[in-house]
Amino acid sequence: VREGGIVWLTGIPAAGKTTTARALRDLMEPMGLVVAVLDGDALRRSICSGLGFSRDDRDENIRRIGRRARALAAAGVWVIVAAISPYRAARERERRMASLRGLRFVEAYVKCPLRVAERRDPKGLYRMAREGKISNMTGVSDPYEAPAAPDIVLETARLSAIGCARRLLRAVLGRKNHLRT
Ligand code: ADX
Repeated sequence: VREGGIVWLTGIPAAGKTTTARALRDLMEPMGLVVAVLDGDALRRSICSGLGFSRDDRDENIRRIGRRARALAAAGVWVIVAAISPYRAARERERRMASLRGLRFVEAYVKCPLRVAERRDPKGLYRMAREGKISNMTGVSDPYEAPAAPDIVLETARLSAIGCARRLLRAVLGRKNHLRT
């Protein structure tokens, strides 16, 4: 029985993807599950270094993250991906690639109004984008294509991180029941 799978968190910068990913990990590990968090921000310093924020580079970024996620999931790991992944086509490709390999895949839309994300702005990126100091900023000068049919929507402006993680956990474990193992 294969135990792993991929939980893919998508959303604009500062929506709460990393926080939700870590909170989910902290719920899953005590259940005896092996969990890995793949964070776009961190991977851009390792396997995705050198990539920028053009559409091509973001697509390549997602391909590399997806490849690593599938390898880990195939080995039985629950992989939680936290990446903006702004393009619907790239996310749908990841879902397809996972399902071709018989891997569970849960797409979670980490939803947050732009004005709330801009108020959080933990890295000051929105401000820099508004001041014209950086270009191609998702939500400001670069597109974010919200999922059309995500498996779950987590509204981080309405629900705490732990609340989001609990809902997500139910969606993740619920899928076990109607997918082949
Ligand atoms: S993705 O679009 O290719 O999926 P990813 O999630 O890996 O992006 O990386 C996003 C991180 O890069 C953000 O958390 C932010 O810290 C940083 N970043 C720097 N410049 C930008 C930009 N122009 N747009 C979005 N994120 C940026």
